[in-house]
Parts: sequence; C-alpha cells; structure tokens
Amino acid sequence: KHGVLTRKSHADMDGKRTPRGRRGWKKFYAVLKGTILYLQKDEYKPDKDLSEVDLKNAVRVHHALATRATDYSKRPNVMKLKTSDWRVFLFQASSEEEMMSWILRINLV
Ligand code: I3P
Repeated sequence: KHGVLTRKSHADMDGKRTPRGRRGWKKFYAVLKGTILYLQKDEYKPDKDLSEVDLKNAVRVHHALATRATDYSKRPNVMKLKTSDWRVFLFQASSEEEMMSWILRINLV
C-alpha cells in the first residue's frame, strides 16, 4: 500500500515525549512494504535506491498498533501509530477511507 501521509512525532524510542522543535507535521510519500513503512520525500520509484534520510525515516511496524487518533481533534483523518520500540506517531491521511485502510493494513503486519 502507498499514498501520502503527513506525520507528527509524538514520542521517541524511549517512550519520552518528542521535544519541541521536532513535533511539527511533515508530509511524506508513504510505502508499506513487508513490515516496514517507508516515508519518502518524493514519490516512490521502484528502481530508485533509498536515501540515507529515507532509511532514517522508515518505521518498523511489526507488532505496532494503529488506531484512530480519537484524542486528537485539530486535524481530520488522523491515526495514531504505537511501535514496538515505544515510538508514537500521528499520521494524517488524505481521507477517512484512506485512514481506515492504513490502519487495517498496518495491523495485519
Ligand atoms: C510543534 C508544531 C506542531 C504542534 C506542536 C508544536 O512545534 O507547531 O504543529 O502540534 O504542539 O510543539 P515544533 O515544530 O517546533 O516542534 P499541533 O499541530 O498538534 O498543535 P504540541 O507540542 O502541543 O504537540
């Protein structure tokens, strides 16, 4: 699955709140491949190698939990992703349908 997702980092690997200055929203082209959610600046191209930044932004979603972000109302179509290494992200999808589709796909990994 792939599509545009806008990310906000809420908690880091130690489970601590992501500090000010790194909590902003950022738009990515997202690709779910196997157990990895790749977040790239540019549209996905199968033949293109991933940049160092792309690799750094990739999120392991094995044993992660995706839910609707019911406690976040500033933006629509936002899901919450809790990873197995205690990171928490908010991801805004382009529509309600897209958000539900990402949640289902991520929780199937
Ligand atoms: C954050 C940025 C986010 C905001 C967040 C700020 O600043 O303005 O948009 O979240 O508020 O800390 P920075 O880019 O300097 O990290 P919202 O859009 O959800 O308000 P927060 O600290 O209350 O999460």
